[in-house]
Amino acid sequence: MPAENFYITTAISYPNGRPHIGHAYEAIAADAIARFHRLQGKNVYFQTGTDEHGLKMVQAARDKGVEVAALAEEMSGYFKAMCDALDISYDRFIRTSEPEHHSASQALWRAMEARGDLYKGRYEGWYSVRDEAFYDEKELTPGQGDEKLSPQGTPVTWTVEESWFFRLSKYQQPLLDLYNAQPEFIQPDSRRNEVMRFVEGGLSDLSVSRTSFDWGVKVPGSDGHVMYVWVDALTNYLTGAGYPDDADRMAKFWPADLHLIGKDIVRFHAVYWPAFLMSAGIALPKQVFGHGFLLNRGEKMSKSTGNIVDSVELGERYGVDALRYFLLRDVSFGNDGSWSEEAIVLRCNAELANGLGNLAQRSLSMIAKNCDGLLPDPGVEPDPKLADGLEDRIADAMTSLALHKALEAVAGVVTAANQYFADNAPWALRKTDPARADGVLYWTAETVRRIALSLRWAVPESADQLLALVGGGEGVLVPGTALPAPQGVFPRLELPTLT
Ligand code: ME8
Repeated sequence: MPAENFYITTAISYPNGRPHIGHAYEAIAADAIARFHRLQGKNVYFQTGTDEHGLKMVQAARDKGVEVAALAEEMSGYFKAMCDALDISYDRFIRTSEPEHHSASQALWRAMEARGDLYKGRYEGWYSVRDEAFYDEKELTPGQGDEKLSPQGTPVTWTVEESWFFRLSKYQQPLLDLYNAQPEFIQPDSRRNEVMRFVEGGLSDLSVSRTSFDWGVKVPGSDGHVMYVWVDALTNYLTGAGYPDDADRMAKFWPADLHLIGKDIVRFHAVYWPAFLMSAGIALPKQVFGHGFLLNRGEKMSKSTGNIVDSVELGERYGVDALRYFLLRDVSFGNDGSWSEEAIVLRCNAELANGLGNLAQRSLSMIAKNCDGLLPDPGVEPDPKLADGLEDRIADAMTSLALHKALEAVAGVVTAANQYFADNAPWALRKTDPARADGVLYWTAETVRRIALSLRWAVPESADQLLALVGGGEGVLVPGTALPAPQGVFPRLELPTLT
C-alpha cells in the first residue's frame, strides 16, 4: 500500500524585514509536526516561504529607499537562511513572486469569477496598511488624537478606490455549516469560537483588488488591478500542491492536512480561504491551527515595531536543538508563550543537560569503563518497565497537536530513568552483584534509546547523536554491541556575562 500523504504548511511570512523569533517558533513547530509524521511513515510535503506582494511591502521598500523586488529578494533570503539554520525540513520554500504562483492565483481568480462571485465596485472603508486589511467601523477603537485603531492595535485610514469584490456574504451560512459539521477545521477551540462569533455577526463582501500600486498578481482581464495580497497569499498553498495543472500532484497533496498559522491570521484562513475554495469548487483543507504568540517577557514582537531578536543567533549561542526543545516544551501549544534567555538556559539545563544528558553520560561512561565498551547483558527487565507506553502517549498528544505534552511525557521518562539509576546504584552493585549492575546499565541505555527515538522530531540532530552513542536504532539494543566512546550531547548552557 502506498504511504499516506500528509501536506503541512506554515504561514508565508512578509519579507518586509528580517525574521524574528515568532517566525522561528512557527517554523520549528511545523517542522516538528512534519518530522513526526515522516517518522510515522507518511509521505510528507512541508511548505513554507515568503508572501512578497502588497502595500506593506511597497511601503517598506519606499521607507528603505530600495526597489520592492530587491527588498523581497534580500529579505526572503534571510527567511530561508533562518529555516536552514534551524533544521527546518521544508520540501519547498515558496516565494509568491514566482511565475508559477502568479498563474495559480489567476486560475483561482477565474474559477471564482466563473462562479459569479466577483464583481466590480468602489471601496470606501477603514484600511490598516500594517494588517493589510479593511475593518468595519464597529471593530475600531480610539487611538491617540483622531487616530483610530484596528483590533490588532494598528492605525487605520479612510480609503476610497475602485475595486473588485468577492461575494463573501453569500458564504456566511456555508461557513457556519462547515464549522458545525467539522469542529476540527479550526483549532484550538478558543479560536474556533472567535471565528464563529465573527461569522455569526454577518459577513460583508470583500474587496479583493487594488489599483493604487502594481506590485502584485495582475487581475486577469482587468488592467490596472492587482489582487489583494491575501487572495494571492492564501493561494500559495494550492500552488505547492500543483494547482491548477498538475492533477496527479493535486490528488496526492490536496486538500492540505494542516495549515499552521498564528492566531492573528486565523480569520483569513478560516473565513476567507474556505470561502474562496468553496466558490472555486476546490476541496477545503482539513485543519487550520492558530498557535499563540511568543512574547519576550510579555512584550509583543513584530517587524513593524522593530523589537526583533535573531533566532539564528540564539541557535548559535545555545544550540539549535536547545532552542527547539525550549520552544516546543515550554510553550503550551496553542497558547501564548513567553521566552527569555534565562528561561532557555533554565529549561535546557534542567531537562537536557542534567536530565537526559546526565542519564546517558552516567550509564555510558560506566559501560565504557566496566564493560570494555560493550553493551552488557540485560538480565531481567525492571518492573515497572521504564519507558512503558511512551510512544503511545506521544502519539496521543500529537493527534491534538499538544507538542508540549508529548515532550512532557518524554521528560517524565527521563526523570524516572534517572531515579531508577540512582536507586539501583550500579557502581555499588558492581561489587556485590555484577550481573544486576550489568542489567541496570543495559536497561538505562535501552531507555536512552527509546527516549532518543521519541525525540527525533523535536531535536533531530541531538537525538541521532544519542542513538549513535547507545549503538541503537529502531530495534531493542543488542547485548555485546561495541559502543563508541561516550560524549556529551547536551552541554550545560550559560548566560553570557554582562560587561
Ligand atoms: O501574517 N509569535 O506574515 P507575517 C508567534 N504574510 N508567531 C508569530 C509572531 C509571534 N510573536 N509574530 C508573527 C503574515 N507570527 C502573512 C501570512 S499566510 C497565507 C500569509 C506568525 O510575517 C504570524 O502569526 O506577519 C504568522 O503565522 C507568521 O508568523 C507570519 O507572519
